[in-house]
Amino acid sequence: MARTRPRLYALPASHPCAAVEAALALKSIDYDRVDLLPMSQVLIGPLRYGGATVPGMRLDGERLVGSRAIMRRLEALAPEPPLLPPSDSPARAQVLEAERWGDESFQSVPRRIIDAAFLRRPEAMLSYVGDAKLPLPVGMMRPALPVTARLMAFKNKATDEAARADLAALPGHLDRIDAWIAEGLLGGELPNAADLQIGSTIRLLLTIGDVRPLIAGRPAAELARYFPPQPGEVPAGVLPAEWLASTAGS
Ligand SMILES: N[C@@H](CCC(=O)N[C@@H](CS)C(=O)NCC(=O)O)C(=O)O
Repeated sequence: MARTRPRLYALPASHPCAAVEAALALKSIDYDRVDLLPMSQVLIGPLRYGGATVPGMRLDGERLVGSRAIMRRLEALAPEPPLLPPSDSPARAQVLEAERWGDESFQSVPRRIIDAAFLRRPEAMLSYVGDAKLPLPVGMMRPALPVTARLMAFKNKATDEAARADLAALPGHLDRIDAWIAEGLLGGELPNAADLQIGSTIRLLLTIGDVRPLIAGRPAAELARYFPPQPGEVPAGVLPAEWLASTAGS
């Protein structure tokens, strides 16, 4: 066990941070969470935990960056319950590959869609603050919301074209996840590392009113059960209707 409580650096509503928090809870590891203001991780992260994205972690002086790196470290710190199948099981490589896809590909999908929505409805960002203890009162953040939305969209390359392409590709991603659940790779009683990586993304997508109907009722939607309810909502009707037409019938 760690000598000091791990310190998790997070952003409100960050889905990879939620994945790490679910792993900490599963392994009964007590920790402190430091909530950063959106975009401030670019400046604060390198000083505190050695990276410019969240999640980051300090663990007995060790600096960790990235949800998968943190998950591996937590597994070594508290092996039970395991987040990965045993090393002699062929399922281990499959779970690691699904986790990698969840991190490197699927994780960016809600980022770009939600950024496109925030550009159209910046005040919706405030609904995602939840119980985060931010260094500024929410009222003081209100005037900065439109510029924050633009900065986030720029950083995440969330152009309208990209968000629209993400929506069009979403049914295919959900088919892949549903197939992994049918195979038993995902969706077990206790989550594995891929369940947490992919399920946290599903949970965030479910907060986007225009996207929710594409996921609701599918096996993939069940992966959100590994997490507490997600604060935040982008009301239906914020995304252009013609973007959703490309997903119709799926
Ligand atoms: N895939 C990495 C990256 C995480 C990531 O990009 N986090 C976002 C918040 S959800 C972030 O810090 N974005 C700020 C930036 O890219 O500068 C992980 O899972 O740790």
